[in-house]
Order: sequence, then C-alpha cells, then structure tokens
Amino acid sequence: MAGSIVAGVLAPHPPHLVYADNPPQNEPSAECGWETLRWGYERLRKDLEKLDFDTLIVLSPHWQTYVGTHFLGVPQFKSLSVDPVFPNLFRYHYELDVDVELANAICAAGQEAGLVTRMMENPDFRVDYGTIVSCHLTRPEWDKPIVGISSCRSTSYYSVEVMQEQARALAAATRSAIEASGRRVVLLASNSLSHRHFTTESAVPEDMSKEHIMHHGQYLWDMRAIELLRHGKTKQFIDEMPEFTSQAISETDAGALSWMLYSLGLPTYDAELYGYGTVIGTGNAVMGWFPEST
Ligand code: 2X7
Ligand code: FE2
Repeated sequence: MAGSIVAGVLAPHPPHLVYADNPPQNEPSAECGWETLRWGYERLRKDLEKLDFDTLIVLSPHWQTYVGTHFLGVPQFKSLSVDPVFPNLFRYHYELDVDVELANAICAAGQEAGLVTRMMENPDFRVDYGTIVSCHLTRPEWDKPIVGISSCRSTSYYSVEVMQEQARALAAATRSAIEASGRRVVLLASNSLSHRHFTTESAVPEDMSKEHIMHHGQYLWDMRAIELLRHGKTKQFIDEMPEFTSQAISETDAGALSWMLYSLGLPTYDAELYGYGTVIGTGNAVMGWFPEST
C-alpha cells in the first residue's frame, strides 16, 4: 500500500518544556512550568496514539547546514545533548533510531528535484537539541525511528521567498518518498512562532510570575499566524510569511513550517490548536493537521 502523511505537527522545541517535564534522561530538575504548552503536547500525544504511525520526520532550525539540506544517515545515535544557551536546563541523554531507508529516499528525491542534499554519515555526530526536544515531547517513548532534516539557512543567505521555494521542492521530495515507502508518517515542524527572547533569566527559571511575551507586537503576530493556520488559511500564511518572519523575528526562517505545510498540500481544513504559551518571551503553539480526518 502507498505510504502517507497521517499528521503534520507544529512542534516547538524550547528545552524548558523538557526541563519542566522531568524525564529521567534530563539531568536538571524542575518544580513545574510552562504547563499550557506541556498539557497541549500531552493532548497531541493522545491523538497521535490513535494513528498507528511508523516514522517521525523532523526538520530542525538548530541543525544548521550551510551547503544544502542534510539528513541523519546512521541507524542509531546515542550521546548527551546540552543546550548551548541553557545548559542549566537541558543536559539530555538520548538514544534514538533513524529510518535511514526513508531518509535516503527523500535525500535522493530532493537531489533529483535540483536541491543540494546530502546524507550525514558520521556516527559521532551530536544530534541537535531542536530535533531531540520536538521528538521527545511528541513521542517520549522513543520507540519510533526518526528522519532528521537540517535547515540550510537559505533565508539568511537569500530571502524568505528563496527559502519557501526550496521548502516546496523538499516537500514534494518528502511526499513522493513517503508514498513509495509504504510508511505512515508524522511530520514535525520544530519551531517557535515569534522568537525574540529575554537575555536574562530569572533566579528560578520555572517561576511563571516572570514569564510573558517579549512585547505586544510579537503577541499580535502570533495571534494572526494562529488564526490563519487554525482556519485553513495556510496559503495566505505562506504568502504573509516574509513579513511575519521579519517582523516577529520568527523561527519560521528555518523553513520547517513551510516544508511541513507544503508537504500537507497547503491544507484548507482546520488545524487542532493544542496550546499556546510563551517561553522566555518567545511565542509557541502546538498544532496538528490530520489529513485522514478531513
Ligand atoms: O530554541 C529555543 C527556542 N526556539 C525558543 C525558546 C527558548 C529556547 O530555545
Ligand atoms: Fe529554537
């Protein structure tokens, strides 16, 4: 049977959410924190549980490659991931499996479509924290293999428009490789929405009396993005992305959300909003699109 995308998820990766969950893999421990987002992820996990999927594909802004798009290409990775900005919150011992066959297929299809793509085959490679946090919060059991895709930073080199063209080509490659694979796949766009964060941290990082959006303008942009995305206006959101990305300093610059929305065929059906919350001033939404339920 042909493979399919069974869900697309906007799956932000602030390490604070893992810190506050206190999983055994993470060394620091927290009292609480960022509950609206963590409860949102909890509801997402329940919905994904019903879908019987094989593989998670995640595109992360924190695996930055400057010559083309790279794919994790080693069957297993095991190491310690430390957030470079928040080492006090995230020291996470990970062990994960990679769906190398599917990764190879997307890499090859991308190349055929004219993208510069490459398999990352260094067994000592340290997987970035964006990939780990989004995958952990979506599937803490780590019992599904992943495909990890890098962000090739074409927004910085060129523009949001160029990034979106490349995201569209990568999405077409992703779709055709999934169809040929027979897999049931969940796509994760690992990014925050508005992305300005405070440069100092409170003495107790999980002190929620100190947590709020960086400024009102960022909040307005987040609300606009969520309203469009929730109500099937993904084409309009894609069209507005250059302005959104520059005005909200959004992590959409990495291409993850564009890739995911293009892979879903720019959905015109409603998305499920699982939660919105700020993390050290940034705006984050957990949202899901379910093509089989439309
Ligand atoms: O990578 C992140 C992020 N995107 C948002 C908030 C805080 C930390 O890390
Ligand atoms: Fe980030």
